[in-house]
Amino acid sequence: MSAEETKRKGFSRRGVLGAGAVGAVAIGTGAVNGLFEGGVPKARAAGSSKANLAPGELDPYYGFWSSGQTGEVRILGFPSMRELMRIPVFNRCSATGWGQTNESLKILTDGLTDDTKAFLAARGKKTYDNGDLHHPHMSFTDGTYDGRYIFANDKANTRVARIRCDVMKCDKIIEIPNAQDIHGMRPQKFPRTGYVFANGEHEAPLVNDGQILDDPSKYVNIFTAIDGDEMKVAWQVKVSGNLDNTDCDYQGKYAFSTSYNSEMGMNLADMTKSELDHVVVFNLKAIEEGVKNGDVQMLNGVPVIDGLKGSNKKYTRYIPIPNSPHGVNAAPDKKHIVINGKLSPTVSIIDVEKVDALFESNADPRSCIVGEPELGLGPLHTAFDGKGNCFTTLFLDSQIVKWNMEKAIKAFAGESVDPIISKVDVHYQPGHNSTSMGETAEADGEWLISMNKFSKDRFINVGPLKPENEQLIDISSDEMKVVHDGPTFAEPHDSIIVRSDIVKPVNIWERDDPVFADAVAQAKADGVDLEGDDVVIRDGNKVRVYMTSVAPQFGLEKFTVKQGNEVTVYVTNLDDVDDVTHGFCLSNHGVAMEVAPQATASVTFTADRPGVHWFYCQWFCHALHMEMRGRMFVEPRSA
Ligand code: RUQ
Ligand code: CUA
Repeated sequence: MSAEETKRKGFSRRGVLGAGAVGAVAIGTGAVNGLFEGGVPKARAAGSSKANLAPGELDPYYGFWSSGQTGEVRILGFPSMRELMRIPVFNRCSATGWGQTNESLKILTDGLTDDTKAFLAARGKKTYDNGDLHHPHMSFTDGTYDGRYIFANDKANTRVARIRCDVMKCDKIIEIPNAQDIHGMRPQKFPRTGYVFANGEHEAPLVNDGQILDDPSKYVNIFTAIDGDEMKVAWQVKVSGNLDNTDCDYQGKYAFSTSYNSEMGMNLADMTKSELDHVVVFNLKAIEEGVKNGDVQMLNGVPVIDGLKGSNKKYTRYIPIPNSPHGVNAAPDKKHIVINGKLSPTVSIIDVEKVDALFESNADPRSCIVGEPELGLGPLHTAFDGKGNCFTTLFLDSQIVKWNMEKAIKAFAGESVDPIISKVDVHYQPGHNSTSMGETAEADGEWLISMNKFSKDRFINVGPLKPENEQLIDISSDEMKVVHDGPTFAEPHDSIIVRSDIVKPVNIWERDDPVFADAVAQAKADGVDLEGDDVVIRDGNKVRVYMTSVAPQFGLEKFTVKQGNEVTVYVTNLDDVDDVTHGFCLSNHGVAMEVAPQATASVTFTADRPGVHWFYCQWFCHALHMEMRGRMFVEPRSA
């Protein structure tokens, strides 16, 4: 079967194996049950068996996990919690060459501001090596995931990235001008994404040029709407108070951002002084109108709307909320937004249908609050089951509380009903939680993941730095059951759980993919056929080495350059079988990259060490993988 057919029909090697694979599954089940009798902690053995997939069995969901300060996105099979892949985004990846290949550097640098480019260049760098990726969220169409993109924020260096779900690679990264430290980030749900909303967390003087330090009245925060198709900033809004998390409605009318530190304090005492903080509501249509009519200040090429507290009330409204709210979560009923209290033991429920009045008739901002149940200590984030129930993490109590939306609303209206259904202990200190499809209108109420910040005694000791612990909870009945502990390295903040039929990655790259368009153009200019030629082009001090790779051989067994040459190596992987990825690693040069089937990848370096240097395939591809190698010969400068 050709590569074309493989792709078109969605067949994979696994599918081709057919009956053999099924047989392996059947044998596997027995073996696993046997193994599991004694070795697995009781809770898991006693828990839901549907989480324990047999070898070869496929997961019904994809989990997309952030990784916090590691800066990447991880793909898990869910509910088995098997880590399937890592997608480098804001980090430097040794395996794939992300942050070193020309293709990745283009993505990492194109969207930086000129100011940042100059700042980095002065340090001999092209891009940052670190990031703090908190929130991965998929693009939406009509209120549910559409399988196109994952967007993610970088709190550390004020960026937003996009991952293509067809190849599962990051394809765009932009720095957000005027803002400081992007934290909360969510894609528009309706009619589609559309906008990606991004909160600037830390306030700063606007313009921040070293003239102002201790005049809080000059500090602002910035809310940004990014055009998710173009990956360009569409507009920004100046607001009062630190922006924490954000979400939007299912009508395409409003976005909501929690704001702690409405005091605009610079230290802890000042930041927590007042009893009430607020949620900022952004009126999307009014803002678009204002941008169109030029009611903006242009800053670094971006139209900025004035939505400060006390300014005009067309664009924003400030809803008072008990002290330091954190998570914002739109319920799948398309009507309610849950604001999580953090320092307050409550969550506040906003009825989006009552938000119009805030703008139209200047109604009391609190009039859209229809429930404020007291749930426990430290409510941070809420997830949903699509059946009217909500699951809120209680950071201080180390619990998840399951509660009913309708009952909470009735209780607020004065009826004597208890909205709390049950609580379950988690281990320990949960931050985010997510339910299967829970941030879409298709929430299915199967699974909940609790992303716990501390693992303490749950695993054998690995030293002072402990893993976090993510617990899988079966929520298909009223009593929540913890069925699996999943340790993770720093620090998945947030996750989404997506039905596997929505995501359709390819097995093999298309030869005309835009990722390597620059390489294709350069080859064309050099008169080189990337798919056939193995040649060295000398262009003054620049040397371009083009080679193909077919397991287990590179197209060139050696090439020669001069000391001081700027060398670019292009490797095109002609294998068109899924799973036959090659790599190019040039020893003692700090150069290495991944080249997946039918991809071209390139890397540029200075050849400054005279002598013979082996390059080798660094991705296990063949029985003769070790033999897949060649030599770079560097002639001394004097020669
Ligand atoms: S925020 S732990 Cu970075 Cu997602 Cu709530
Ligand atoms: Cu090619 Cu290993």
